[in-house]
Amino acid sequence: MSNPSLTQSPAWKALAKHFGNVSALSMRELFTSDSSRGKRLTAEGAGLFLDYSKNRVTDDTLQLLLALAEERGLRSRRDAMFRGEKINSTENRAVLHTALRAPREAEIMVDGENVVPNVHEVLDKMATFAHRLRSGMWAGHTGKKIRHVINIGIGGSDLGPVMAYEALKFYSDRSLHFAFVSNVDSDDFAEAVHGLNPAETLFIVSSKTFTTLETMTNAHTARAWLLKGLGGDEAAIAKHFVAVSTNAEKVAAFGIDTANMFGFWDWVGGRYSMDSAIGLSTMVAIGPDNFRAMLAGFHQMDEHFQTAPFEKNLPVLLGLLTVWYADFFGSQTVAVLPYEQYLKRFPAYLQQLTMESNGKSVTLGGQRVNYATGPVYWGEPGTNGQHSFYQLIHQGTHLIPCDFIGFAQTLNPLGRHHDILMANMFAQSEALAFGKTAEQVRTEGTAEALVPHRVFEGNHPSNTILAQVLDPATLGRLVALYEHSVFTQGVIWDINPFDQWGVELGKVLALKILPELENLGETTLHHDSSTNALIERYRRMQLS
Ligand code: G6Q
Repeated sequence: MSNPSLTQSPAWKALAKHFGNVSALSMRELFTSDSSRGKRLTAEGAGLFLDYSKNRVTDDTLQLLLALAEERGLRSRRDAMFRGEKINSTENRAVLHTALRAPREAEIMVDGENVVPNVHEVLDKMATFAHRLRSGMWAGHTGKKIRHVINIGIGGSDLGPVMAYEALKFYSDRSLHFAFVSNVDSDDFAEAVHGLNPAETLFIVSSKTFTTLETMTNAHTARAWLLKGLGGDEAAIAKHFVAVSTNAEKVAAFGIDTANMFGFWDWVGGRYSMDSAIGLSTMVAIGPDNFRAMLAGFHQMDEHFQTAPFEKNLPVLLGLLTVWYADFFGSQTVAVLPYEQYLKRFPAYLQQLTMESNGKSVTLGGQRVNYATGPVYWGEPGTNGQHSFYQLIHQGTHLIPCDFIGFAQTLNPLGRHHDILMANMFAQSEALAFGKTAEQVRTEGTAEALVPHRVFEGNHPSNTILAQVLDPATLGRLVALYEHSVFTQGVIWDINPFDQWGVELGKVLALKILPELENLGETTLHHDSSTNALIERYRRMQLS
């Protein structure tokens, strides 16, 4: 069943009509006819500068997209989210990652209770723990200083911590070594503890539910590894395991003292939790002050999203442009290209944030959509990607909008490196937008047969996001920018970005198949013929 409301809405219809007039326009023409375009189509907020001039939009396109945002109720949906209304309707939950970075004096009510004091209580407890661990006051069971911290978690309880650790490594305590175990594949755990001394190792078991199969399997393996290494004394657990969870009962059942548990709440979605206690490893790495600076950065972007007029609102603009390409140009992906090596895990982090959030095909009302929703996000840091997949963006058949992210200053000034890096970033967006015509190629003396191969059509859209330097606050601003862009997209598409029912089925089926793999004598299988044959082959291979 189709959902008539979006595609039948006046703003959508106007955009569809307008698309017919502008889809063939080239950026060459757009820039030639307006010399101020590169300065005009920009916005600045919360310390980030956005140049969105290299998009296939006119002033009319922007007005129509902004009208669509108004018509879809972005303003009231946004306010409802910030107020703590239960906008995650399929799970009957508030969506309040923004409360995680609210200042101490703020008041945000959920079910009649102000949640902000609880948020700060946990942050203070995390800070005390981080200080004790970093200073050596928290020692291991044998009295040795902890030198290795291993976060065990998966999905939202892993991707944020890994990304933030890598992004803010410059600010981290280098006397501590961090590892992140997520996969149930034993290779992950085995490599993380390879060569480590259990007496110097602390595990942070991060799991909102404390029931996730991968995390609990790894946590039990870690427990066994630790006890084996420390002579089997169960008392060691208290000094080498802490938990981040909403489930105190399960944490206690695992054997972790709930005094060493850092809590959060059901109104924090997994992929929106890196600034909750799930960020404990981040705080231990960079210290409480830097962690609070990161939260302040998140909060600045929250305020910008709440207060800036839509035409100057960075997340709103990014979100609307994403809708424009996904639904009118049929673009299926967005490339995120940070020109900052420390952001190497940022695209992977964004994949979950964007795709688990907006990978939906029914509306809030349960109707099948008849338009495209969340695109595939992917990317790698520049300049590496230039020597790999950029070819397809420049000369392939797909239209792939790109987000370039760069910084005025490097954290590690070394000769000309940074200018070379940034010259490449600016050059890529220029080449994508304006390309190289056949005439230009011929003028260079290229043999006629090679001309078509060397033409760059151009007209490939991109945004450029510039910030001063990658510091904790800037990381917070960047993450919040994408969180709110995802929200903006979700409102336009009338979908719920905050549930993830799509991950359930595979989990359930795996639990059914597991005993079939472990019970090698059992032969009767009741799957499809492919799955049956694969299981049977796997069993035979086990016996050979
Ligand atoms: C994120 C998802 C998912 C979740 C993991 C881990 O939004 O809900 O990625 O974070 O499945 O869940 P636990 O934290 O409960 O172990």
